[in-house]
Amino acid sequence: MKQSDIIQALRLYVIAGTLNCKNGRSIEETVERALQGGATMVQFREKGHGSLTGSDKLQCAIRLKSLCAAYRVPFIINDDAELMLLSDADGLHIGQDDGDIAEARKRIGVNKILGVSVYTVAEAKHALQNGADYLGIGPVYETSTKEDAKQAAGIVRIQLIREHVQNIPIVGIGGINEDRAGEVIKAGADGVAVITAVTDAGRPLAAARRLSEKAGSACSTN
Ligand code: TZP
Ligand code: MG
Repeated sequence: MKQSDIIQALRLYVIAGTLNCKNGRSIEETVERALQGGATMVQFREKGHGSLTGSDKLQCAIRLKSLCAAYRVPFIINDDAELMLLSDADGLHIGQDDGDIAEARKRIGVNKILGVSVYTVAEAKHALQNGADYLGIGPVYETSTKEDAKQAAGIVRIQLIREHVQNIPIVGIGGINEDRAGEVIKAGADGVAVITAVTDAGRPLAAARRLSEKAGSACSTN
């Protein structure tokens, strides 16, 4: 995927696992509403006690991949390179504790998208040099969605990493909602990644639509 297409795709990056989806909605339903509302990238992040494993996880990934394909939206798998290959997803997202970045790139090949979570300038440079296509920076704000999340870094961390590492798309993550999406992009991100702002919303379609509008207008004035 061209870098300019990745930048476009990061605008509203909706992340979900089955346990994140609330209000009686399945993950498939939640993701479909998000796509209808304007999600431009989707990540399957299946974690936690009671989450899907084995063939159930694979079947779910395959269903989500085909939903995303219908909307021509890239579908990314968190952490699990094997699941990414088996479900023929469009890419993989890894954190700092998920193994060697260059190894992950080798495993998934040059045609898949590789995203890496970073917190420091050094991590950002390392990720770029080892084959990352985009960086996830966060938590920007406080979040209770990720158990082992670092301290909220604020938008200054996005500004700092953007200053030092230019040639790579960046998405902000952590505690982002429609009121905050604009300032995250103004700080130098190409888009916003959200979990609860969509998965926990009363109306995920409307929530995604508002986020996408806020992100879109901040991008166009950048
Ligand atoms: N990485 C950093 S913060 C976070 C992840 C996966 C959780 C984001 O969830 P929310 O609900 O959008 O704060
Ligand atoms: Mg991880």
